Amino acid sequence: MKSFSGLLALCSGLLALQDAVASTSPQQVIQQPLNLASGKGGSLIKERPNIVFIITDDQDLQLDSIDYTPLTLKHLKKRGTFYKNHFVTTALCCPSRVSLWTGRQAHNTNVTDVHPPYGGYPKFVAQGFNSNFLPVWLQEAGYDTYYTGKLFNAHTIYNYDAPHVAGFNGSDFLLDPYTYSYLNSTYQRNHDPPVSYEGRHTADVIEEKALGFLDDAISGDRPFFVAIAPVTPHSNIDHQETLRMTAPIPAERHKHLFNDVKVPRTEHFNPDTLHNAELEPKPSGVNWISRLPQQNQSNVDYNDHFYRQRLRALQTVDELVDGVVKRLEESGKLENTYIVYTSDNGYHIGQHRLQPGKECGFEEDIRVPLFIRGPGIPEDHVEDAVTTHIDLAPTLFEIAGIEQRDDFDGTPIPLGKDSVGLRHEHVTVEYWGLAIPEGKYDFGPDNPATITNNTYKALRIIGDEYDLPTHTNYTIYTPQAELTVQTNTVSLAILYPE
Ligand SMILES: [Ca+2]
Repeated sequence: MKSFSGLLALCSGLLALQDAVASTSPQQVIQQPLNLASGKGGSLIKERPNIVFIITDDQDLQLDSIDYTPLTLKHLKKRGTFYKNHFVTTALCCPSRVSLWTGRQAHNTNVTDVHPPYGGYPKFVAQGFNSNFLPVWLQEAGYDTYYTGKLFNAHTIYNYDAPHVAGFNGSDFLLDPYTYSYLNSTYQRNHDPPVSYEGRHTADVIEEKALGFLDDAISGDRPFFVAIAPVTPHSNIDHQETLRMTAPIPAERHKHLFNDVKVPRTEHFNPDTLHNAELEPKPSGVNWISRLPQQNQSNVDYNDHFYRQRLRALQTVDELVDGVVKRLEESGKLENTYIVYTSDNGYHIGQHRLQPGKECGFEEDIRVPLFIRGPGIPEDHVEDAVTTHIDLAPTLFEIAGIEQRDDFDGTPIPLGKDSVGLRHEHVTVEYWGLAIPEGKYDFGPDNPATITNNTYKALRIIGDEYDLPTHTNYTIYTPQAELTVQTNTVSLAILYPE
């Protein structure tokens, strides 16, 4: 077993490795557009490829949500590559999205929260990213760019024009405080004032807008990037001031589905954990998580309902994927378009006794779906390389034939046999601030509903001969506590409680 100092040295060494990788990217020269199709014996791509990027909100991988979206599996998994080891670097909406659209870890964007002063759209602007993020770079490289749906948190009906988001030929953003209100959304198009869609389901609104922008993009002369960011399956919030999050609201046509489905009863689901050392403790998480009470049957039943509502709500995203693929096919653009599908962070329901939510370093929260289909991408292929959200902007740069940026923390991911994607083994997971329970159950009188100190850093490592998760038993280090390696599965995580 590794020593305490050895583990710390390994951690710091891996962090240094990441910085070294970022500063010695293998692609320091101007590239030609990726020509993966020729590698399969297909015809050479004569035009720069298009990109459609679909990003859901809070969609899990570990709770099997993708198994309930058959059209997505048909169009993207069967006709593309499934990256089974894809991770977010910060399991929270806004920091994760800023990292995604800049290719940088949150400790390098300094956008670490969903609201000011440490996060949200105002912080994104204050950090200078409104003139320095993916759509701006793609425009400069000759792309037409479009975006509809949720961009960032704290992007509101009050600050949407201070300043307007830069970098898009066309945009139609979901705005707070109506972002998560499934039946009362508000969107803001280009430089127009916000418009309320009260009474319409948010999924129907975004499908209409997404396909409209796709038509605009298809009719243009330049290659295009169309990002579609439905809020599904995020919890419903009707009144943001109270932070009361409830199960997502499916469309009427999907409310009858999956009546017998329950949250997968995996090893860590609502475990029967003992905290008395004399009773052979079986820790499930550390710090505040280790003190969570076991959920009673009413709570478990509610959480199963919550899970079903997420699956039902996701059916609209499945329809959206189908609509996008059909529209591209009708236009003749499908074969020269990359379609990327992912989520901004994962989700847990009941694992480690947690109420529905995210923000933790567990597998459920940091693993998310990633599908890519497009020219030269292997079909019906499962890729086991470790990939992360900060790799996606560099990957799109490779696809578009743009020189990699020196300030990228990530590297292009493997796209096919001709891809220069660099493989790595680790994911730097980092988090600052709150953990918020969603759903109607709180943590009980001894544990405030909102955990104010959920700050941690973790390393998730997967190699040929080892797989070091953060989801079983944290190895913890605090100034007050000794290092504890709790099982023979060594997990690398460092928590910094108060
Ligand atoms: Ca999210």
